[in-house]
Amino acid sequence: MEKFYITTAIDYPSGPPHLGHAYEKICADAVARWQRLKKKDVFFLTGTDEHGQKIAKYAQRAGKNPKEFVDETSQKFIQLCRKLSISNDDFVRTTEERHKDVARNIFMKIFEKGDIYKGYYEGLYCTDCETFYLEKELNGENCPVHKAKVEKVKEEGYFFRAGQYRERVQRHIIENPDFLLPGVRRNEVLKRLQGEVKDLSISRSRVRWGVSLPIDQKHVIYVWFDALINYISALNYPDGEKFSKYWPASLHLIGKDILWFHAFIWPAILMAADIELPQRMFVHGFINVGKEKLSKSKGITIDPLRLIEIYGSDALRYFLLREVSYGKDGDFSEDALIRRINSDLANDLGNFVYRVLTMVARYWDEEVPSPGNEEDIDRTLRELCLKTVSEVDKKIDNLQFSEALARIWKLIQAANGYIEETAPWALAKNSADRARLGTVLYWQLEALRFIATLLFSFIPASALKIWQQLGMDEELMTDGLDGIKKWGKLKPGRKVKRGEPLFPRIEAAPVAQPG
Ligand code: ME8
Repeated sequence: MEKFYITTAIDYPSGPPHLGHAYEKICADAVARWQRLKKKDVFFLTGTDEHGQKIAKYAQRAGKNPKEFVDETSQKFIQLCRKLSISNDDFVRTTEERHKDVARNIFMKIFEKGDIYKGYYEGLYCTDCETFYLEKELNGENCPVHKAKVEKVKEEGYFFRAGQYRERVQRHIIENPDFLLPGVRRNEVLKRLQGEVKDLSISRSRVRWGVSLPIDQKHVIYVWFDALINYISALNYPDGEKFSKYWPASLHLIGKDILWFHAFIWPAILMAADIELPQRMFVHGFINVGKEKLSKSKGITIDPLRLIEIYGSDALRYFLLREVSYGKDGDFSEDALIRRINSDLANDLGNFVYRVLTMVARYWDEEVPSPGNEEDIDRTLRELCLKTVSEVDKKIDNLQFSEALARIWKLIQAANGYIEETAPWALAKNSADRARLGTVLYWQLEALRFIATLLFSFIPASALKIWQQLGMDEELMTDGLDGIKKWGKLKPGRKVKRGEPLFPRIEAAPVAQPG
């Protein structure tokens, strides 16, 4: 079975999760679910990045020791995954021994190779980014991302000869056009790789909160060097079965602010450790609120857990996947969320489901009818169902979730149009039209089966409800995309059951506000 290993970035649990964290997990989940539907052996990893100066600072502010602090805050991220129906197979925390052992192992491997040396570093540091900046990159004295004052830092430390890997990474990106997407991010990295690339300081002595250095207990491993290793520590590198099975990763999903670490530093670390590079990384943009970037440190945050409580997980998933074009920035507003719920989910989808099942209850005693001969109008709907599956498949491969959903909505609209044109209520009036009525209802049920299956990656809880209303059994639900694509899978005589409306209309904006 073909394997598919997908990861998200691991989040800083310096406070509760924000909408950007939710977005990345939702995107990764949509891909993971789709790949499982395609019968791939999927391993989906997410987690939390729990060491470093930033976490230590937030723990201190909360009056807790860092371990106590991350034990609490990381739970919110785990809870977010559950509430969002994220189907991750593992959740890695960098404070776990299984991770720390691998971080030390990789450090030693590179050290023994001679690619780590002792020196002094000096520079301007932003704790919130856990990154050094050049003077020319700053806004006055402030970090360009968090707008907070950077610190002048000078200390003894260990350096990774990252600069030495500049050309190899550059060549890899050029020779593998799919390695780093979208193109705009690829160009950004290639441009930076044309200039000088400095070695990376990968230890800290001022910060005590981290993985201690195997060769010098006065230092801890720099949080970024530590964090990137999560992608292999969770697979039990080097000897784990999972590592040999799933590495190299098929897809890393990351946001644009951590591009350099993933597109240059991570490949350089892997090259130094003689480990294969991931196959692909796909960079997304930011979710903004009124053009401002969400950020715990700037106090602009939207609590996804609260939105889920009010609107439901599927509504939030749908909104983010439909409204934001992957790779570009997107804006969140509650009004826009409500508009999407009412027009797309309650009206288009909800009505279709409700109408079909109501008619089958009314005209066919809640049973799947036997279909008769296919007419032109039926063929058109059937062919559209099949075509939509292939189109959605291609779109998901390119992380074009919004376009994939647009295709599915085209199908829903066509299926709603089919009801209008075939007018089952008119056919029901005349017993001579009974066979035709059965065919028309059957076609609607089959279209609904296709729609629910296509939606499973995006809004899984609702798709499952539709499957259950269609009386689909386990076998049909887990049939995989190829099986599902076979028209005529619903068995005549099977009982169907109309449920509650999937998405009730929302009349006015309730209480969730930017926190
Ligand atoms: O960067 N919109 O953690 P993090 C969309 N621990 N995505 C956003 C976002 C927004 N407004 N804000 C952040 C870290 N993200 C490191 C990662 S990986 C080895 C270590 C994305 O909690 C961000 O781009 O700051 C990143 O991909 C993820 O959320 C975690 O961000």
